[in-house]
Amino acid sequence: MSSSTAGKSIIMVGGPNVGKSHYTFQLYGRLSSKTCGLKLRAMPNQELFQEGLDRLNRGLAAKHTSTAQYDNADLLLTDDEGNDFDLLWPDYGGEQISQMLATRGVDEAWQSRLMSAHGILLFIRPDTILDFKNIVDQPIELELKSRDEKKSESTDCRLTLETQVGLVELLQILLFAGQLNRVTRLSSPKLTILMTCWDEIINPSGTPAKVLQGRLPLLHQFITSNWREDSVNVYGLSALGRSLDKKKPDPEFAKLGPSSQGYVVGTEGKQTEDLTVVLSQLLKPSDAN
Ligand SMILES: Nc1nc2c(ncn2[C@@H]2O[C@H](COP(=O)(O)OP(=O)(O)O)[C@@H](O)[C@H]2O)c(=O)[nH]1
Ligand SMILES: [Mg+2]
Repeated sequence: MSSSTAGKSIIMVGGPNVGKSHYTFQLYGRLSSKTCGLKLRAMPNQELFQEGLDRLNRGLAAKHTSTAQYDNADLLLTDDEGNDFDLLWPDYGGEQISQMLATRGVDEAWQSRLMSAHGILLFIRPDTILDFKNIVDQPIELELKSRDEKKSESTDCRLTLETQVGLVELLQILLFAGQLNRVTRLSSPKLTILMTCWDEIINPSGTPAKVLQGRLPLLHQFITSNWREDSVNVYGLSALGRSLDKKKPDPEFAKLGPSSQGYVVGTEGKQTEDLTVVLSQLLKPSDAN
């Protein structure tokens, strides 16, 4: 277990294949080139993130993360006011999370992280949420085929993070494990939703919060009825700004360089290249604190 610090901690949570790695590579790039307000104090496993960034420099998507490799992928940071905080990746591969959903079990390490977390950053890739897809664009045969292909990663649980119910169940498990009182709406830990691969969303209807409400109404309802309004933020995230292939390099992306690509759509709908805004926003005190 990592040594305890006085810094605030933010837990990154998300199932497999939602864009966690590419966001982290880009974040690492921004932090290394000091083009953002946050500073990197330490990063175990740094060379693995450099490898990912090197691939982006060549216009290639990174390879799939092997969970074992990224056992410790925490980022220890300092904000522009000199406050330390830790970005925790307890489950970089997203597999422990799927397992939690299958067994409804949370181990002690997760429990203590949740009990002391200042914020939770939840990665969701809206276009992969099954119950949003319509049967015309996504015939069931296609769905079953893709599930078959992913069999090696799957658990024996029917509830997956690719459904709204699965995401709601996961949040319930996390809240219960962290002994987070829900008599009143929560102000802590703050919750930030990152709707990833935003560039893939066709005709997003308004701000990210509106898109969440329109596309994932059940999840939106659960969040708004359990968190105070000033303790939840919803962002659109396109870590790459476009899709990249693992084998065929994108010369334009390579020419422009990863540092000038990728953006966040803020809560008001404005776009910024600063991928760290989602973190600084989480660290800001809300009205309740
Ligand atoms: N279109 C698009 N694709 C992305 C973006 N970020 C990641 N991807 C793709 O989404 C897939 C999953 O990304 P990855 O970061 O490996 O997900 P992880 O399993 O959550 O770490 C990969 O095929 C990436 O190339 C993005 O900003 N836009
Ligand atoms: Mg990954």
